[in-house]
Amino acid sequence: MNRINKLKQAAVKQNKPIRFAIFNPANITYLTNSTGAAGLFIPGEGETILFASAVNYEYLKSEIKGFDVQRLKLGEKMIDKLKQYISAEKISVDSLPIESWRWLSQVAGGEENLELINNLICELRKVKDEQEIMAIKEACKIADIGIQTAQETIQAGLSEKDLAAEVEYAMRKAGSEGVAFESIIASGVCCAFPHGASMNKIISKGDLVTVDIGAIVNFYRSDITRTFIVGKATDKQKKIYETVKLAHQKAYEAIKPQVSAKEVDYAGRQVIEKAGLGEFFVHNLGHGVGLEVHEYPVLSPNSRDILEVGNVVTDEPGVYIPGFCGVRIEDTVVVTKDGAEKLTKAPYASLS
Ligand SMILES: [Mn+2]
Repeated sequence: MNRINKLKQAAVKQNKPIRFAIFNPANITYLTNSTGAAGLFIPGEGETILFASAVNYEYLKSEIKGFDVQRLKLGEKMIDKLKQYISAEKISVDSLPIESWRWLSQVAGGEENLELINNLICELRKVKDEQEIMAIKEACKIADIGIQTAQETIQAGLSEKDLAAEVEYAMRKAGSEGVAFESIIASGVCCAFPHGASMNKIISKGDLVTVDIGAIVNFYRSDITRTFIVGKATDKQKKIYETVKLAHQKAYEAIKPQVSAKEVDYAGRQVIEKAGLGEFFVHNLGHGVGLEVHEYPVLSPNSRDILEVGNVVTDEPGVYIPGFCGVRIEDTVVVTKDGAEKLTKAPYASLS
C-alpha cells in the first residue's frame, strides 16, 4: 500500500479527517519520496496536490509521478494557494508556523476544524519498510567508510576541523548526498562536550577522539560514533572506555521487538551507574533514525515507546567528565523479528 493510503487508513482508525494539509519537509519526503515541495494537500479522494515554487516546479513536474504538481507564483505562499482547495470543514494538519495556523483556521471555519495529526505520521515513520531500510543500510555503509577514514587519518598535530573535512570528503566520494548532521569531532577535554562540533583544536598525543558522523542516501540518514585514542590510553581512559563499550553491548542485547524502549535505556545505563559514572551519562541511550537524524522511537528513561520490527534506532551510551575526557560509542541498529541487527559495522577501537 502506498504511504498516502497508509496515512488515510491510520486517520480513519483514529477518527481524524481524511483531508490533509502537510507542511513538514520530512513528512513531505516520506509521502512523496522527493524533496523541494512547499507542501501537500491530500483530498479525501483523487490526486494529491503538491505545491512547488518556480525554483523546484519543473524538476518536480518531470520527476514525480502520481501527483498534481501546482506551481506557486513568485511571492505566492502555499497557504495562499491552498485557499482554493479547502472550505469551511475539518482538515488534518501536521505542523505549521503560528501565523499560518491562525490563517488556516479562519479558512477552515475555526480552530476546532484543524486536527493535529503529526503524531500519526511520526508513528508511520517509526516503522521502516524494506525500501527505507535499504537506503539506511547504504547510508550506514558510507558512514563506516567515514569512520575508517578517521581511523586512518587521526594523528597528533591534525586539527579537528581538518579531520572532519577528510571524513566528510570520503563520505561524499562514497556516494553520500550530504552530511546527516554537523559532524562532531571532539578531542581531549573537548570530548567532554557531548555535542561539541569540530573546532580548531589540534589533536594531541594521549587524546581520546570522538568521531560522530552520518551519511545520507535517498534522503535517509545514518548515525555512528567511534572513540579513538592517539597513542597510548591511561588506565582511567581505558576504564571509562570499557564501561561505555559494555553499556553499548548490553543495550544492544536488549533490543528486541515488544521490549519497551526505556528497558533498553536502562540496560545500558545501569552498566554505567554500577561503574560509578552514572552522573556523567547525560543523555538518552538512543533515538530513531530515518529521514531525520532524530525521530521516534526514543530510547530514554521515560520513553513510552515499545520497540517493533522495522524500527531503526541508535545505541549510543556515553560518559563525559568535564575537564578530563569523554567517550561515546554508537551504532545504528534495526529491530528484526529475532532481535536486532547492527547496520553500522565499523570495528571498535581497541585501547589496550
Ligand atoms: Mn545519534
